[in-house]
Amino acid sequence: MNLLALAGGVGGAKLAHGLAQILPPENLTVIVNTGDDFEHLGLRISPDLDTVCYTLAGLANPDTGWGRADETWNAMANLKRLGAPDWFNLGDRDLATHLERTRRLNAGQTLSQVTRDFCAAWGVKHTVLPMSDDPVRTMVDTDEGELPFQEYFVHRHCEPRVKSFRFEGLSTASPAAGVREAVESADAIIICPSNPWVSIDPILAVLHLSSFISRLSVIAVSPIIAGKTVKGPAAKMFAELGIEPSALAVADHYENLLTGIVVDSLDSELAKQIRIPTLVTNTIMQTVEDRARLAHETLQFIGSLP
Ligand code: FO1
Repeated sequence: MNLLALAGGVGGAKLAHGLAQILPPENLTVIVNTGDDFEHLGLRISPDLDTVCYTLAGLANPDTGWGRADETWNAMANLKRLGAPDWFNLGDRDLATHLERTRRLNAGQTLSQVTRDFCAAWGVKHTVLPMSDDPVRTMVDTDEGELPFQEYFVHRHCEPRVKSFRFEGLSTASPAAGVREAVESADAIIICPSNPWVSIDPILAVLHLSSFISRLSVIAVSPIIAGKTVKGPAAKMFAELGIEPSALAVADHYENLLTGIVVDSLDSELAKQIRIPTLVTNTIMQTVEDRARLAHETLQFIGSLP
């Protein structure tokens, strides 16, 4: 079975890693959100791509989920001393990624080429593709005005109330090299437990999946568990947009796209209200084994669907 995983952020990276433990490289492609990308300190930063690649490579910081394990912060401390903006934490090892990506992009390489080369260097065997090689930037409209995503997320700690989202550059953005082929050869798509509003919606907006879904199974793993998220602001966003955060709200969010959904055991009662096939299991991924177990159960669930 050829599987496509859509991911962004830490939860998405964990399930992508679970899938990569089970599926051979030729059967799994991970398409990653680039709406979080931004330019900072003159560098081209792709947080979700790096989170997925570092996680698949076993290089991710186990405490934060983003950035590198065994990180040091000498450059950041010295930047701060010089008066540089210090709200976005770039570790020394991580900085090498941004420096080299910036150099390559400035030299005319595409983000997908850079990602392919970095994955090879880090020993990532599965294919990881940015959703687009063109810039798409998530803008968050809040009660304090519109903010670029990282300003909202990291600088403002997701404090402003969200009103809506806009994906700048979407109208001229195409899927990255290899994305269309990956969708065409896929038998199923797993929407990882990433933020529906700011991690998955930008990917869906670029991919235009509607023409493919008649022949594809699309399964989402809910990032909302008992009304909360393990990490990140998805539940807060649902609430601020006037929707009670729940696995049911996630199912509704993806509307006609889904063939099935995976929800946490804590939501077993709520699952009875979901009108599509639903797998109820433990979706919290605390260990590397949890990731593989959830991936395995999700694949079995897909196999059981008509
Ligand atoms: N998230 C934070 O909350 N604070 C940070 O200082 C921070 C730095 C950072 C550096 C590199 C990187 O790849 C990711 C980083 N993140 C940080 C995470 C990132 O901004 C968000 O998790 C994603 O954009 C949301 O999916």
